[in-house]
Amino acid sequence: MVVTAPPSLDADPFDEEVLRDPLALQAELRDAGPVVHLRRYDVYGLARHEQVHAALTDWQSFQSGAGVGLANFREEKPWRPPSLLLEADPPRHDAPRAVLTKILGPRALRRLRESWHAEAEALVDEVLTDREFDAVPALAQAFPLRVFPDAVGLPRDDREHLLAYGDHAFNAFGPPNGLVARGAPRVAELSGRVNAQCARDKLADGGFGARIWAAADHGDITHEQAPLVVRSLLTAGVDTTVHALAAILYALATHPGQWRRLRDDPGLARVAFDEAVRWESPVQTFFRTATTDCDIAGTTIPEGRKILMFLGAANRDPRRWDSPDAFDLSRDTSAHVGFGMGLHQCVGQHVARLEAEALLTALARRVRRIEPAGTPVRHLNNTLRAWASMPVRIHPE
Ligand code: HEM
Ligand code: OVM
Repeated sequence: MVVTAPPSLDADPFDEEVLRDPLALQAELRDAGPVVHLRRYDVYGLARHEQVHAALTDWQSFQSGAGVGLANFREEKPWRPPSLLLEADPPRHDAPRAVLTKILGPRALRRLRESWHAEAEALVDEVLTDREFDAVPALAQAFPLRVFPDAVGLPRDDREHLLAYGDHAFNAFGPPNGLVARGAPRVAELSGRVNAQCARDKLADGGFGARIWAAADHGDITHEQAPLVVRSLLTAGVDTTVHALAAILYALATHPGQWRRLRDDPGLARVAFDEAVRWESPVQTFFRTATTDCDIAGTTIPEGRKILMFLGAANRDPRRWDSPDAFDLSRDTSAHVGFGMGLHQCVGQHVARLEAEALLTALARRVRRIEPAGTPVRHLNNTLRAWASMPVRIHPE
C-alpha cells in the first residue's frame, strides 16, 4: 500500500462568505481528493459521499466521544457537559439511544399525527390571510415552536429561547470565530433556562420529557442521565426542523414544477422533505476523532486527530448522484447523509418527517402556487445551512 500525503488546502469552511454559499468550496474539496488536510485548523476533511458514508458507519475508528465539533475533548474542556448521545461512544451511548429510539419512533409518534396535522391546518389558515409574508418566522419557525415543545411537555409561554440556544450549540461545533463570540454573552442565561426545563417537575405528563424520566424509573437509564437526555431533545430538536422546513419551502418556491407534483399528490410530502434534506443539508458538517492510525484511500490519519465530515458535500457529490444540484422528487434519496448514517443517525428524524408531512399537506391543500416575493437572506451558523428571511407570495386554490 502506497501511503501518500493528502492535498492540503488553506480554505476556511467556517468563513462567513463560505457559510453564505458553501457549494463552490464543497466542489473544490471533493475534487481535491478522497481525503484533504485543512491547514487552517490542522484537521482532515472528507467531502466525497463514499468516504463520508464509510466514516459514519465505522464508529470504532472514528469516535464521537472526543466531541463532534472542532474542540478535542481529550485536550479541551467542552462548553457544556457532553451529550450522552451525540458525544458518546458505545457502550455508554447504547442505553440513552435505546430510550430515545423508542420514545421518538414511528409507533410512538402515531398518537401525535392527528393533532399535528390539525395544528398545521390552523397555522396555515392564519398565515394565508396575507398573500405575502416571510416564510421563515411565519411557517418554518412558527410550526415547530408550536408543536415540538408541546410534545416534549414544555409550557406554552417559555420556548422562544430554544432557537437561540440551539443556534449557539450548532455554532459551538465550529471554531471559536465571530459567530461563537456573538453568541457568548447569552450562553449562561440560555443554558440556565434550558437546563431548568429538563427537570422532572417542569415536564407535562405524557410528553417525550416525562417518558424519558419514566425510562429512568424503569431502570433503562439512571436518574442522573434523564435531564441530559431531555437536553438533547431541546438542543437538537428545534433549529434543525426550522431550517429543514425553510429549506423545503425555498426549494418548492423556486421549483414550481416540483410544487405542482406535491400539490397534485400530497402523499409525496415525505419524499419531498427527504430530497430537501439531501439538497440543502441543514446540518452541513460534523467532526469525528481517529481512535487509531486510520487508512482512508491511501492516506493515514494519525490517532487522536480530528476529521471534518462534509455531509452537505457528500449529498451533492456527482460521483454518487445524477444531477446532484437538481431538486427532484423522482430521485431515490435513501443513501443521503443529511441525517447522518450508522450508530448516531438522527434519532429525531421521524419527528422531523412528521412535522414536514403535516405542514406540507396543509399547504398543498390550500395553495395553488408559491413564489419568491423578494430576495431571501441567509442566517449564518458554523454548522447549519439556514435562512433568516424568505419573502414569499401565495396564490390560493
Ligand atoms: C443526530 C440531523 C432533527 C435529535 C443527528 C445527526 C444528524 C442530524 C446529521 C447525526 C450526528 C452524528 O452523526 O454525529 C438532523 C436534521 C434534522 C434533525 C437534518 C431535521 C431535518 C432532529 C430532531 C431531533 C433530533 C427533530 C429530536 C427530536 C437528534 C439527536 C441526535 C441526532 C438526539 C444524536 C443521536 C445519536 O448520537 O445517537 N441529527 N436532525 N434531530 N439528532 Fe437530529
Ligand atoms: C445533543 C445533540 C444531538 C444532535 C445535534 C445536536 C446541537 C445536539 O444530543 O445534544 O446539535
